[in-house]
Amino acid sequence: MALAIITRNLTPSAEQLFLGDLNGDRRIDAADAVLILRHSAGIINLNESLIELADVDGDTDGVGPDDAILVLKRIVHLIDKFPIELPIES
Ligand SMILES: [Ca+2]
Ligand SMILES: [Ca+2]
Repeated sequence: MALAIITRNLTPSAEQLFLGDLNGDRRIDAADAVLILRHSAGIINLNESLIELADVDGDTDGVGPDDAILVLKRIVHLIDKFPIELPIES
């Protein structure tokens, strides 16, 4: 419960900075997409907090190739936000 509150209080810019950044260099680049692909292929296992950063499509189905594609799209500026960052439509 406490963790959920802390997460909600993060500023949008702080969330944006770290979502998709798996190797912790504070940049979203191809190295991060490769980590997502390696994880989804079972070559490496990301830990729980990295999985949270990697699951950028917002469907909470875990980390898969779709998440890697979104990271790549963001690198080339096809998108400027991940689906998980967009407001939920009501
Ligand atoms: Ca990175
Ligand atoms: Ca996902």
